[in-house]
Amino acid sequence: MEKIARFSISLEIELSKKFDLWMKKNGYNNRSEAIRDLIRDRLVEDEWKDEEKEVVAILSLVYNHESRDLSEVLTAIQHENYQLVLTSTHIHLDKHNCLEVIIMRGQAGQIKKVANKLLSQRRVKHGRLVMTTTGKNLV
Ligand code: NI
Repeated sequence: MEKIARFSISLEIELSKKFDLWMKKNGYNNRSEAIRDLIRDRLVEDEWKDEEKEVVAILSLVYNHESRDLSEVLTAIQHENYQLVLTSTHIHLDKHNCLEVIIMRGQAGQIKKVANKLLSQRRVKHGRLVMTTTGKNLV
């Protein structure tokens, strides 16, 4: 079993109220778990600041498949970086719109470069990079 460190923190009343409100809004009913998640979130953010750190990412792209060459370009970029791409899923949202979800694992710097290349393609309507972690360095 993990050893537990206990410490108390001092907060201004206003900040403490805001924290309780934030917890409620985000489904926490336990301060310790809320604080643990905030700490983990910051640690993962730090992992991404190190270009060489191994990280995991989920990239979503919404685009119109009728846009000239776009599907081919998006596929070509993924082939060029096949070492990073773990999997991708394509969903036809309606007659025109597609959602592509690409899961990647590799060095943070490389993933950011590939993600930006995909996101910045003309006619990609919306995209988002979820920057997460392999979980190896977190408890
Ligand atoms: Ni489609």
